[in-house]
Amino acid sequence: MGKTIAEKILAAHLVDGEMAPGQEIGLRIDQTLTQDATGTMAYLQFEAMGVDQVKTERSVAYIDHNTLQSGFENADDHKYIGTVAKKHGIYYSKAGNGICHQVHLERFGAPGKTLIGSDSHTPTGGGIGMLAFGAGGLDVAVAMGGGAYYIPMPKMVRVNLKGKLKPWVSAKDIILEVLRQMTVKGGVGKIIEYAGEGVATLSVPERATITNMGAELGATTSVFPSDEVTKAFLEAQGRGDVWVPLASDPDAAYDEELSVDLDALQPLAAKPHMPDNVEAVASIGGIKVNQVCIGSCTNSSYYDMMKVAAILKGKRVHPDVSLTISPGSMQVFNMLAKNGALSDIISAGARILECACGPCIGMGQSPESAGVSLRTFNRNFEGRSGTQDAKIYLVSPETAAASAIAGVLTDPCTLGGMPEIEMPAHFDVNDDMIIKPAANPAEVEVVRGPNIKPFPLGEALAASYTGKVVLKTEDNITTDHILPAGAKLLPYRSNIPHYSNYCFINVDPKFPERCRENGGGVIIGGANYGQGSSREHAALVPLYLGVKAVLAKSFARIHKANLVNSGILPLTFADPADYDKVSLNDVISLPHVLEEIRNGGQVTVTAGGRTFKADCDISDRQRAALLAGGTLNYAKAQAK
Ligand code: MIC
Ligand code: SF4
Repeated sequence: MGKTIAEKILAAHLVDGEMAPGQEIGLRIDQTLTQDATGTMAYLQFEAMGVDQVKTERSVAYIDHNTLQSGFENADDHKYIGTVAKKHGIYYSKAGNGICHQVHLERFGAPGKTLIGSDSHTPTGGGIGMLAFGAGGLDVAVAMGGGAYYIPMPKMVRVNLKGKLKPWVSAKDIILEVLRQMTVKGGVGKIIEYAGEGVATLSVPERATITNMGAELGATTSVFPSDEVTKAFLEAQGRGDVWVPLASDPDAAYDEELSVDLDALQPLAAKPHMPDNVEAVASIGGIKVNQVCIGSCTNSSYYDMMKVAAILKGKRVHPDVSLTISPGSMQVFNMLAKNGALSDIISAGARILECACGPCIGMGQSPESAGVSLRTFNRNFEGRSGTQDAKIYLVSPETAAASAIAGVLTDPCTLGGMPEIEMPAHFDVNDDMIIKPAANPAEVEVVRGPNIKPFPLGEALAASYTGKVVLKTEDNITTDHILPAGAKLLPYRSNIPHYSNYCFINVDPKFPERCRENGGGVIIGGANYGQGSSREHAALVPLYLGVKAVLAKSFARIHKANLVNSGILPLTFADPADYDKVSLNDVISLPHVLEEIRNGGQVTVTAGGRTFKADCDISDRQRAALLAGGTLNYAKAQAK
């Protein structure tokens, strides 16, 4: 039988396991990336592994999240990452060079290769036919050391793109439509492949917008074929030599198929507070808008920015609107400057921010109280913008620019003739902000400022456990709920003791205190617990606070892997009805946990005086890690 694109890349990188649905497979990883908010932990863990030089074909450390530097903390983090990268064979993309996913696509990504990144939007690389996964920092550290990356063998989904987009409708609307159909849980355990006649009509940046937001579907990753469009993009980046063609076989089998009729699609928006809460812009109507933010790893390419510049040219941003623009990379920014489009943007009254994540991760530009903000970003979780009662709508760059001028949510189709944007034959390549690793690594001293604190390690699993239920949550808890980011907290990503004071702060501010009083405990979660960002802090901080297990209805993939890596038990209710029987502050015990985990059976739970069963759906490799108290402990024990 024929193979899908993903199956071909998986088969070429398989080092462990069998490619049967649900079975755990180990993959050889060609490239890794980190960003600064997750990078410090990843490199501390890499150092703890004692590997001298990275064993990947290419590893890159980006600085793009914490670029505010309002105290010494972020600057210390940058210095640590810069020096550790130089010493261990890792390329270092300086602050200002751009957002990791955009720069990686431009300068390093290659079709047919595997990439893991300590950021959930790493699947952006699928836009040029890479198999790219978001992972926890420890998984990235292991891959840099030459170890395999493990995932449960995903199911295959084909999304057929029929026809061609109408003017003013864009890639963002395609992925919002897929989100509407599949929901934020719909992609869990699946790889989404795009196919059909519509594929050839989409440029690489448009494809990357779509694979980027596959993260919001909960998908393992998303991928486009590598074709003539991919080749032209790579050639325009001066990297035509890395191109290889890649397509699924005609008789490849998919577990699921869905279609998007591009001709029928209209501009869409994800309404507050979930990316799948999608409705047509026209039907939401002309709500008043206070802020518009254009940028992020979803929509900050040259192509997107040129469309925005063309819409703004000769117009004025509405007096009641604050419009910010963050180009995705130094390359994009420079090209806009050179061809005059930047002047069109500035003249219209936009505020130009640096090439970084910026408002997307709450690094400034929090909207006014109860404000409405339209963003070309990928996440609109409650509070993520830094303003708890703000209402965030996710839209295309076209809708964003049209609305910034009108002052109300505006369907760009009302603007008349659409400007045609050509993809350039040559991008303006300048890699001066990417620092190469040292020729003499021994001479490099790794600089650790006072903000760089050690990370917590789990303890080997004991025969039994008794503690308290320290939190009970609803469904769809995101890692932003578990540990918020933003300008005030991102500086503490390397300082777990301090960061721990903010764990679940917007869900239950008493959580850290309760953990301290009870010496930790157990968290009860709903469905899709831990969706969103890949931040392993969402596991490491609860570990630091003494959390021993999370008992939920279901987990998001990356977070579950992060829990196992840190030695926290990811348990699911065997009967979801038992969720209702457990309450906050109940005494909870796992009387035979060691024996049950060791034997791979169900785990007996006693809570609030009742006894029921939980599942621990993990691989043998993960079992060994949990017994040892986390992956690093396990790896160290193996090395002895
Ligand atoms: C995000 O978009 O939430 C982030 C910040 O990029 C995260 C990583 C992090 O929490 O540092 C992600 O998506 O993985
Ligand atoms: Fe940065 Fe936002 Fe993309 Fe995360 S989603 S990598 S914060 S731009």
